[in-house]
Amino acid sequence: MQYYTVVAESYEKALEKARELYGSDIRINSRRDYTTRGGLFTRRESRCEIVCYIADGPKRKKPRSSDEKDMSEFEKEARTPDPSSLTASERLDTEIYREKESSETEKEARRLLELNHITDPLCSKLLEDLPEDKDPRVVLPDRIVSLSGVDYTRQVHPRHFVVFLGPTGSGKTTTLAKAAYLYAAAGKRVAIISLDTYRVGAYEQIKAFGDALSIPVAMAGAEDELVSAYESFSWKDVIFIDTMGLSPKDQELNLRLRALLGVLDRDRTDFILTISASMKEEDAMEQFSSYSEFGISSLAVTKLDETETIGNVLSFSYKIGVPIFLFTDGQKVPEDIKKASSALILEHLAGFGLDMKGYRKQLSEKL
Ligand SMILES: Nc1nc2c(ncn2[C@@H]2O[C@H](COP(=O)(O)OP(=O)(O)O)[C@@H](O)[C@H]2O)c(=O)[nH]1
Ligand SMILES: [Mg+2]
Repeated sequence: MQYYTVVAESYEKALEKARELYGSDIRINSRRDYTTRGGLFTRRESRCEIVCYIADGPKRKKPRSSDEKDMSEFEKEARTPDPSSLTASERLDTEIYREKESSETEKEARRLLELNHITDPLCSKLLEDLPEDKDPRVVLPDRIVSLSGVDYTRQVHPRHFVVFLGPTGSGKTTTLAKAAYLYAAAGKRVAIISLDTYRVGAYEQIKAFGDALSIPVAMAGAEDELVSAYESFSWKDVIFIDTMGLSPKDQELNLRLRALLGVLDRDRTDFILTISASMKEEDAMEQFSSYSEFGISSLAVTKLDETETIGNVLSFSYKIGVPIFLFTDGQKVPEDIKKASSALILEHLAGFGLDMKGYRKQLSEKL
C-alpha cells in the first residue's frame, strides 16, 4: 500500500490538501502536530502532518498546477516510508520525525522555565541545543547559573561612590543602609550622603539608619553641598549616595538630580538601579530606560520575599545585559540583604528536584 504525507498549518488544511491531491477516498493513517523550530527572523509556527493512504492506489482528482508544484513554505508533500529513496525534501520530513522524539525533552524544559517565569531572550538561549537524552532538570540549573549575571566585581571592589537610583518606594534608602552596613562589617570605611532633601521624613529615615548602624550621614540639596559633603568623607573607602528617584511629573526635580549627580567623577562611581522583584518586566524596562543616561552598572533587586520566583529578574538582567549586585528579602535593616550569587539563584528555582525554598517555608510554618 502506498502512503502519502501531507503537511499544512492545521489538521483541517492538511486534510483538505490531501483530498485535493489524492481524492476523497483517502484514509488517514496517522496525524502529528508539531511546531517549527523558528530562528532569529522566523517565528515558531504550528504544523500538522498527516500520513494517508488509498486502498486502490492514488487517483489524482486533477493534474497539479505549476504553482501547486511550487509548494509553499507551509505545504510539503513527500513519500514516506522507504528511507533508501529519500529526496532532500523527504529528508526534511525525516528530520521532523527526529524533532518529534526531542519534543518531549523540550516540552519539559519549557514547562520548567515557565514555572520559574523565565522569559525570552533568556528562555530561548537556555533551550538552545538541549541534549535530548538528558533530563532537563539536570541540564538546566548549570545553564541558568552560567547565563545569569552576578556582579562579583562590585561585591569585591565597589567604586568610591555608589549611587542608588530607582523609583520611589522601590527600597533605595533601606537597601543602601543595609549595603553600607554590609561593607562596614567587611572592614570598609563607609559614609552615606542623601540627596533626598525634598521628601518629608526622608532625612529622619536615613539619619535613624545611620545612627543605628554607626555610619555617618550627610544631606546635600545642592552641588556645592554635595562637593563639601564628599570632601569631608574623602578618607572613606565607599560613599553611598541615596537619591529621590526621577519623577515622571516633576521635571525640575529631575534636573536637580541630574545636576547633582553630574558633580561626581563618573570613573569613580557605580550607578545601581533598584528594582523590586515583583515589578512587571515592562515597568522594570521603563525604569531602566529612564536611568540609562547614567550608565547603570548593576541591579539591586528588592522584595524577593514578596515573589515566588526569581526567573523574571534573571530574564530582565539577561535582556538588558546588567548583572545583579544584591538582593533584599525583607524590611529588617540591616539583616534582610543577600549577596547575589549562583547559590542564591539555585535556591530560588522551583521544580528542579529538592525545593529548598519551599522546604524552608514549610519548616517556618511548622515551628
Ligand atoms: N517586604 C519588603 N519590603 C521592603 C524591602 N526593601 C524595602 N522594603 C520596604 O519598602 C518601602 C520603601 O522603602 P524605601 O527604602 O523607603 O524606598 P525608596 O523610596 O526607594 O527609598 C519601605 O516600607 C521598606 O521597608 C524588602 O526587601 N522586602
Ligand atoms: Mg528613599
